[in-house]
Amino acid sequence: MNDWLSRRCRALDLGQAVDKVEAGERLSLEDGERLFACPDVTAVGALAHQARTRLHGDRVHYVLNRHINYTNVCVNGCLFCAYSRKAGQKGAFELSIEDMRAKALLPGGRVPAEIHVVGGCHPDLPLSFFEDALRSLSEVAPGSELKCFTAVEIAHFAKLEGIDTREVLSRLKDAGLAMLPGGGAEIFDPEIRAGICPEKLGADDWLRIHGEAHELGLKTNCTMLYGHKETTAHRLDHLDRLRRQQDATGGFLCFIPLSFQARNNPLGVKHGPTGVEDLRTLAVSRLLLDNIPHVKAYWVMLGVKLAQTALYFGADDLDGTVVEEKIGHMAGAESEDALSVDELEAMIRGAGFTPARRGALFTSREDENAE
Ligand code: V47
Ligand code: SF4
Repeated sequence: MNDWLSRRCRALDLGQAVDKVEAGERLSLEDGERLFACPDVTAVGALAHQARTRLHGDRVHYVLNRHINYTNVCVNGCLFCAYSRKAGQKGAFELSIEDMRAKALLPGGRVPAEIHVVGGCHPDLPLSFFEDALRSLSEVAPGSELKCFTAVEIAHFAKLEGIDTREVLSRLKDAGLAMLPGGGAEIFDPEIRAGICPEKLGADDWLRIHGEAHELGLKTNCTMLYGHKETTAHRLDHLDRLRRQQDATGGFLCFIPLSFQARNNPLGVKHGPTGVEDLRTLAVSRLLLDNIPHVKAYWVMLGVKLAQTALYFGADDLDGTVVEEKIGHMAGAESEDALSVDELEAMIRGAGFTPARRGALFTSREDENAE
């Protein structure tokens, strides 16, 4: 770390954090509190950049992927959600396996490296439907890594089938599941959770299901929805629980801070976090989550330009081409629907980094022609 940055951080009461980042040691939650309270967000960002550069050099990852949302019918009425509908309600939809197959490829017929499949907790789609869907997607998009179903959906399938979540995971793995996406974590604190998603499974179950997936050899991602009713203490508690789970089972690949989009939902929060709050949350996350390899600046929620800036605040991944996104856009996200490989690479190079194309599991896909 250069002397100027070190002196600046010490003057801002971040001396302990500086020493730990330099020594590669774990930051405490008290360090996290100081980082959230620091008046100079650029100093927090510079520290996170140091941690991120140590892990990834000047590489920024992205993936040729596409999202498929199989239904928005959901039995949980999360108050922050603009996406879900009740069965029979106007705007409710359900895709058939044929519809999903038709969406599996990228425009131009290219096989995506990752297919990201999530949906609402539908009241009666059986587990066999999802097993068939995975097998069918593997057939139409061979070699694509299937990142499907949040822990919330896994718990829902288990309840509908009357079996345990480990068995659900194991059956889906046999059908071709490569990993779980990180959704549904929201904020773990029980009081905040009760206020924003009272019907959703609790923190302990969310963490347990990810632990089970890790034990079965499945990798997973993790998220935090911030900028609604929570305080920075709740964010730190959330990061701490993720860090402890990772110490125990070690299968998280990537952390995605999800910036709350405030439109079209009944939560009653007028606006989401400011751009500076987005950058700070990302930087503190990079610094505290020393055992999770990747941190994503999800351009869908942040917007393309802030996501590019976030590469200097601890992020090493931009997600990908996406193609069709509903959850953030229905809640007011103003970002593009999709980005091309050229656009992603231009964003990365334009910020002074080197693009690194990857699969869902973060193995390199550099050898594949991107055209
Ligand atoms: O679980 C819902 C969140 C999640 C809103 O694992 C909202 O690679 C902001 O988890 N404002 C789904 N967020 C998205 C998600 C995700 C996205 C991209 C990559 C990965 C990954 C995971 O979106 C939901 C919920 O936490 N969400 N409503 C909203 N109004
Ligand atoms: Fe359903 Fe997920 Fe929306 Fe909650 S966030 S209402 S679980 S679709």
